[in-house]
Amino acid sequence: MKPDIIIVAKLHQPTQDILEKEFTAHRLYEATDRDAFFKGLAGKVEGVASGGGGVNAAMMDALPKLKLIAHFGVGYDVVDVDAAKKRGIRVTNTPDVLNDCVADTAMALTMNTLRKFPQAEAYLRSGFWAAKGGYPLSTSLGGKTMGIVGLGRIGEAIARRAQASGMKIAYHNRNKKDVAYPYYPDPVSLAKASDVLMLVTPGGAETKNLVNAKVLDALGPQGYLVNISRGSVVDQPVLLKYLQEGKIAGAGLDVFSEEPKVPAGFYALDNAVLFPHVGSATHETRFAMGMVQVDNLRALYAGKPLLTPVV
Ligand code: 8YV
Repeated sequence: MKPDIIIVAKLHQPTQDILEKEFTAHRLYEATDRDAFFKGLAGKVEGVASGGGGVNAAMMDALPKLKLIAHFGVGYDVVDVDAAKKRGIRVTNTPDVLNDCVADTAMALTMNTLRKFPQAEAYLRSGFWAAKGGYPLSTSLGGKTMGIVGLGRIGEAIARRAQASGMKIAYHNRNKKDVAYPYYPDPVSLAKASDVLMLVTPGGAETKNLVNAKVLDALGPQGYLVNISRGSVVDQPVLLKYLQEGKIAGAGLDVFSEEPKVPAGFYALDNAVLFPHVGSATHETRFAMGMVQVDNLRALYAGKPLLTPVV
């Protein structure tokens, strides 16, 4: 008998295929009557595979046998971890395997935002090169300071890449780390010292609107914001206003507060580069993330230690 699990939202195909082969997988995203879905599974589901969608306290209550929420993604802000802790439910995520990919995205956004490569390419494609002459000059990375908010494993991978481009590194974390980069005790003082403020901090209630008008004022009209963490970390309407009014120089954004919705005002900006949350979105990395998720579920049913527990 294969164990019953729930898949919250459709996963990367190879992950989905393995889970559906090894488990009796019930697709929440296809359920038309959620109450009936949970009622039917309440007595037998110990594992949930989340990602794309999360798990809230009500869902945990509907599944009294639940032991593990195996989440696809390093960020697990869509899982109510406090509610899980209270109920003795474990939660795992998929760290490390995506560090390089996400750091590449962060660096691409930094380069594209300062150097305006997407705009320069659009200029060529519009036939303007021959018609109007060369594309206007942009801004160098070399010699500039990147201030990293959240110097964890992804932040360190970004720092290495930024240094290879000639940038200096500074950072803010809740706690000072044993690293050579200068530490700033709060986002405002870091923003003041930075040309590029790079957001890598986890999402969730603790970091909601961490980047507000005060932080953007400290970054100033020559400063750039790059966000590859979560849209919730930035006060998005304020950011849009600051970009429209030139109160910061530009922004590179991979994440937004209500994905996939992006407020129309962003589309019109020439000083922003916008990605549709592609931080970890390669075949290789998504495969590796999926395998961590699968291995955590396997470990649960084999009675082995979980690979990547967060609680
Ligand atoms: C994924 C991410 O886009 O890992 C994360 O936290 O934000 C991204 O790698 C997302 O998890 C896919 O659902």
